Amino acid sequence: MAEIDALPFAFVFKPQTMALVVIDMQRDFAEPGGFGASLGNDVGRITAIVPTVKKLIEGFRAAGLPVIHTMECHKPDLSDLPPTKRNRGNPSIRIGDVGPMGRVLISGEPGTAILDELAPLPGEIVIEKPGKGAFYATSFGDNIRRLGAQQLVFAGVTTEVCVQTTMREANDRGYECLLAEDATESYFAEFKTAAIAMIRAQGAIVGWTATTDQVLEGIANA
Ligand code: TIU
Repeated sequence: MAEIDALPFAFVFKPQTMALVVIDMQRDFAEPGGFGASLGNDVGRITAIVPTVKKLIEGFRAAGLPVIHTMECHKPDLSDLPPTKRNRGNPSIRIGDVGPMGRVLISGEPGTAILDELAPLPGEIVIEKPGKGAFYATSFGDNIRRLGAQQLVFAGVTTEVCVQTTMREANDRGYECLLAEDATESYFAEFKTAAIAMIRAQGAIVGWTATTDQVLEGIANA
């Protein structure tokens, strides 16, 4: 057993059952003209964490541990897009509409792609998800079961939406979850702070939090 110096207390893991889940580091959330910007958000907050997410991904790869990537997106025919989701939020461009990076949040479009710096390597699992959580209507659960994962480290965006939803879903399914707090970001600084606090409150009611350096140190010492 190995440990990461985490809050609210040490995160114990076995290297052979640990995986990294990188949530939705897509152009649509990080670049002007995408889905995040269409909702009126400052996407610069997302770009700022890219070097830290890259460091975390490279640390897992160097240790031979699995990296799983998710992408929030929908089928071109919109058959997996509830009209309620499409119309929510009075966006300047809706999901499925043509924007400067192609159709917003549609599978295969340029804006839907994971940022170049964080691109999956051949062989890494990439999950396209129509919801905020990664388990809903995807093979994510089957994939992490097949890997034999028991501990999941999370990074990506946004902290209180897709990251927290997926962490809660994983926690309910018996996975021990740790959020790399400097490798996640929200469009709202106060929501990130609150999400981190509520995740680790009540004795890790949803999971643990640690910095990327703490995670990598734990892995290096395992
Ligand atoms: N809008 C927002 O904060 N997030 C999302 O819509 N999706 C994800 O968090 N990936």
